Amino acid sequence: MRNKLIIFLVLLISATSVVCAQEAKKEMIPLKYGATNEGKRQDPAMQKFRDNRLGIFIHWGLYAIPGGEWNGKVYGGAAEWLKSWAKVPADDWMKLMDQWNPNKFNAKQWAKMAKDMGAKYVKITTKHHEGFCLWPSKYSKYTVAQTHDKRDLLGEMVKAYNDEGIDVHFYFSVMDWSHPDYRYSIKSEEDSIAFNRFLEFTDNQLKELATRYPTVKDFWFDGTWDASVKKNSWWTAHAEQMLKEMVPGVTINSRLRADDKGKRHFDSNGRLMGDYESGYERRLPDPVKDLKVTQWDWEGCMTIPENQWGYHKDWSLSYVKTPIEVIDRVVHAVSMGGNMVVNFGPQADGDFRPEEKALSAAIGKWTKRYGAAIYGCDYAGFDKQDWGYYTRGKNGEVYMVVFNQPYSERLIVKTPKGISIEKASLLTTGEDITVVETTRNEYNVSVPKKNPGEPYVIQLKIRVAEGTKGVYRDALT
Ligand code: H76
Repeated sequence: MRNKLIIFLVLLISATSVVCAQEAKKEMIPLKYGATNEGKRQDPAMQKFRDNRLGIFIHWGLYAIPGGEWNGKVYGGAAEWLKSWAKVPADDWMKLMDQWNPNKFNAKQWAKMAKDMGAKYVKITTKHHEGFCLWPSKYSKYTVAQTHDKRDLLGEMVKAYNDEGIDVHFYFSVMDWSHPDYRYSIKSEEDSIAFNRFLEFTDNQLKELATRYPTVKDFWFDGTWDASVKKNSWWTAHAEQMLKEMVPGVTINSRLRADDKGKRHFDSNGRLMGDYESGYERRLPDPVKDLKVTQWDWEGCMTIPENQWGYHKDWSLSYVKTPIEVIDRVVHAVSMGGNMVVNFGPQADGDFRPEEKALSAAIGKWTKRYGAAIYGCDYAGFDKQDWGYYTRGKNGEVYMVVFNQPYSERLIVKTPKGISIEKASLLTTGEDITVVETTRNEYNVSVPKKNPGEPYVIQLKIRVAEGTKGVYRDALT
């Protein structure tokens, strides 16, 4: 028995030292095109990006015209991918430009709608995969300027949103189905020459956007997953650098980037490229298992139906989320130190479908009452409970956002070591909420006297004990 124990201990110690030696040996792989930031950016522009927390996406392009239907057939896949589902040649697809007639488009109304919803920023598809540009790009013949309408729709939006105090971010697809020089992979010298021309064209468009619309705060790249882009990772580093030199403070998503070895989002040394992680598309990190995401900035994005970004005429083909389900995802993201972007796919005529208007208004009603638990808030460092999510405000206050009202009428709160609850109150009315300490670092927080009948917020005033160690001390003071 004793021998066995000794053998076990010897094995344990040697295994540990092997692990330690490996740790020590783990040298940084030298990279030319790896991450450029050390940890989270803390400059004012990045702080603003982070404090905004709730944004909207606008997916608007030629795909809004067919709205998921081609030659009498309705496709259930994402409407902005219809060209691909129905195998429409680029020339035919681009003829949709003749039908582009957004006669109900009113940038001021769009901006007002976003403002009323409580969105602090908007990400606009300047150019999606199809290649149609919402601005009069002089490098393409597929732009708003070549339609009957002729207006610089992007310019009108930038102005209107900015006038409402809403930050404008540009979505930009590198992959461009309309461009003859685009390549999915580089298989020959010819491909390489063509793709180099394509990258020059892309640089020109990016410079054009940055110059024409200097209030842009962010570029969100998409369509960067092809082997051709990964092989030209130098270009992804260059594009990030170029935009940062042109637009002071601009933020760039991780999806643009690939390192020397073609590794995307995180470089070969495990460091985040770009300024924030942008992989959480239509999904979210697990609130218990994936706490690592609190170490970097990130932004999730979501659709209201299952997977429709552009306008699709038939929303009955998939599940459509309710306003509370959307709000849940927004709070979920903030509770893990992330942002959330809710997508809208305007109709071809420039109006929003009634479902989107209703949803936007319902979210606005909620953010008006409870926005304090979202904007400027961050990961609170408390263990997740079943009733909902915690967020932490700028002054160290902790918010409990309650989505599941318990029959016990008591909300369990477990505080990290050294942290106690001083006081609890209902955010909307200031009503005092009873708090009972049930055991060390564990409390019952009573539900409000009158059930608010909607997800609600209890604000906690907490006390951090002198000498509290670890992340909570840093996080909460
Ligand atoms: C795949 C894909 C694209 N990325 C989302 C943000 C939508 O733009 C979708 O078409």
